[in-house]
Amino acid sequence: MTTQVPAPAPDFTPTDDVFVRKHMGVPDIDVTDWTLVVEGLVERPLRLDMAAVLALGTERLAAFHECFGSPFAPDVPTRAVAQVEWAGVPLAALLDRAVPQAAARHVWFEGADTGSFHGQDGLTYVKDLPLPTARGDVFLAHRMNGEPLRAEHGFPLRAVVPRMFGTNSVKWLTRIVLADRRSDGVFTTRFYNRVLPGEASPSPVREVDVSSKLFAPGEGAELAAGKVELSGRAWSATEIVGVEISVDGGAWEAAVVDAPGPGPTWQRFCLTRELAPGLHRVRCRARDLAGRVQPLAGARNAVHEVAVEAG
Ligand SMILES: Nc1nc2c(c(=O)[nH]1)N[C@H]1C(S)=C(S)[C@@H](COP(=O)(O)O)O[C@H]1N2
Ligand SMILES: [Mo]
Repeated sequence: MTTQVPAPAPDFTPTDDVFVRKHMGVPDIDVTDWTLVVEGLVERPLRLDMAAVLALGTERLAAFHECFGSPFAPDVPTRAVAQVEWAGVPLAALLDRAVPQAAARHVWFEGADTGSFHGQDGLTYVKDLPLPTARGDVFLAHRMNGEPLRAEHGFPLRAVVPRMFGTNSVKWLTRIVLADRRSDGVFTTRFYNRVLPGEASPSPVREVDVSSKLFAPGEGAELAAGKVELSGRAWSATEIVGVEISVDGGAWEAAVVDAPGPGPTWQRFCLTRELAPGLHRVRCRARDLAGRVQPLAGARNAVHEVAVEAG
């Protein structure tokens, strides 16, 4: 049986340690020239400068943030994960003003970065989501961990899509288009599609997989033999209901897991375990409310393993 302890306040990854991903470089944006356009199938097209965005009010959102990894290696674990506190405004506030037309089905998010990626030139970073998902979930962030977004994280404004892979969270946002069809850009059609287990055809890389990562001890750690606390974080598109730890290929033992928080945050887990002197392999695997369990190998969310030395 897994023991759940009440959700504590979320812990955040220092901004210096948050991974950075960019397909075509970091655009140099002067916020005094920057605007966000909302157009397409809307009754009232909008053009907002930063003062107009700030006038919509500022909310906070604590959320884990995970990169899918290379679109060319969908089965390779990268374990690039962080948790940050965003500040900004829900997309719904803008949609309420722009008023989508009845024919609008999809929302396209366009970044200011343009260039080439994998031999293709003249690209723009555009992602899309079904309108109900976008209206319900998307958050437009201008701050990260209490400071204005850094250039590499999407200054001055980015989309954040909680519980979806980072690729959907468009940085350097300049244009939002309401449309009756999906975007035909390469980042929606060619890259970031995958065949999910049990399915025959590819679907867009959106909801995260069930996953977990050992944070302490870390890979290659040297520690004192005896009682050792093994801990990490687990996350999924839904809540985590259990995490198990196995040492040296032995039986899976249930770790103590934090209860899910109210929002899209990761959950901590820990297990105190006796480690004899010598080298050990520690693995963790999470299970979520939908019954998904991390596979042992061969998948991007395969169980995480660290090697440690007890002395
Ligand atoms: N405009 C734009 N947005 C983007 C990207 C990009 O290349 N251009 N990369 C995406 C990917 S793959 C990820 S994982 C996240 C990473 O966000 P971060 O660099 O702030 O951690 O941004 C996403 N948003
Ligand atoms: Mo990514």
